[in-house]
Amino acid sequence: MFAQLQPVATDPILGLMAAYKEDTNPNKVDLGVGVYKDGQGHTAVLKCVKEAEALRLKNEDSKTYIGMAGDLGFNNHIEKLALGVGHKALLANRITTAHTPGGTGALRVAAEFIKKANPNATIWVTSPTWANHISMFKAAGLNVKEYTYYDYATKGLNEEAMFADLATVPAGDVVLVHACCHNPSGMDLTFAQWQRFTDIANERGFTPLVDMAYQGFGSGLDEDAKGLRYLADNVEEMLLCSSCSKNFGLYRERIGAVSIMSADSKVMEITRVNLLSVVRSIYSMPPAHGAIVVANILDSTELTALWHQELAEMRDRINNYRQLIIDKLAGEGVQQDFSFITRQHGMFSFLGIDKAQIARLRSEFSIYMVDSSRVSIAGLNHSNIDYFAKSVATVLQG
Ligand code: PLP
Ligand code: TYF
Repeated sequence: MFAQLQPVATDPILGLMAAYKEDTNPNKVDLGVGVYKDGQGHTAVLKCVKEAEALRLKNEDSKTYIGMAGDLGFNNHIEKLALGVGHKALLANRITTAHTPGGTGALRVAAEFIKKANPNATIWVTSPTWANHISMFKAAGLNVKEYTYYDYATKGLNEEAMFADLATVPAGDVVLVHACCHNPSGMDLTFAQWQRFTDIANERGFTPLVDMAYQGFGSGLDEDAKGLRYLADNVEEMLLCSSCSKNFGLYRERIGAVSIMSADSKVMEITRVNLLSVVRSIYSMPPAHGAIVVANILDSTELTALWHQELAEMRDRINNYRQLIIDKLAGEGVQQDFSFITRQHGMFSFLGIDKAQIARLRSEFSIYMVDSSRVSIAGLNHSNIDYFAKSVATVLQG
């Protein structure tokens, strides 16, 4: 039976990670996968995480099953982190949350849940989007369509075309929107655009699915959630997938959450049992470690303050490098306008260089970025920024 299987394409981002590992050039630069690196090129465990892990070791007194919804303390925290303490949907008991294996697990559970609620639903994603969105939704049996989002010519959002596409979405479909730090383009909705998105969701009767994988990496924890909070204030139903991979640096621990907001607490109760039945049919119960670590941090005023500080450090380092890239390229005599880089948010920048230039950067200079020209800015540091700028200037000059 297995001999009948056909090869499948690997995830290009993970493929890039493997190719980088194998490259023996001592000057190689990894701008591929969205993983934070510090000024020394290292992905360190956050100090707040180390302390929270020590607490877990000390305090944990059982390894019994955690339950399908996972850690209830974590779920409570993550809802408040996303929506703000005292959000009206939380007070009205309209939200149910399950902690999941990563944000990816949250998206897969959300997809299966949508399939259950409306087997004919189409899910609309931004063009472009994180490639995993499309493959995962298709794997769950959903139809996937794209709506206009990024405009490669203006290096901004194509607002009118986006809203024109959204105005065609039928009731009963789902529209995925990135909460902040759009992957891959770095271009986010303005607050006015969130308001317009909300109006169209209500006019058309589609259900928003907000994917928040980078809360705190754009402008701040509350600032990055401002749009989704407005949306949650003004629609009856919504799905939210969160990830703690980036903002807590817990990548390999696989911790995220799916939260579903219903019109009232009665519907929420039915939603909850359906959500849990989806979880049960996939992995029964999530792994506990990441959830307990995050809950330990958010339970403690001191550890929360330390986390805020460490998160701000990561955010500020990336944002400082946005300007530095522009300055260094100008310093190398590049005439092209790269000022758009400071208008982008989060881990990534879309450089807007072409495929041949990207291939040359990789083959001649061992600089690795995704084919779309997406660079993970945290891969840059004082030791490689000049090499990066010089190499980009060389390929731009043809
Ligand atoms: N959504 C987006 C847009 C992402 O970029 C990612 C990846 O980091 C995820 C979801 C899921 O992340 P993870 O499964 O690592 O928590
Ligand atoms: O886009 C990125 O780089 C991150 C990390 O299969 C990632 O979202 C990439 C690919 C993947 C899982 C995570």
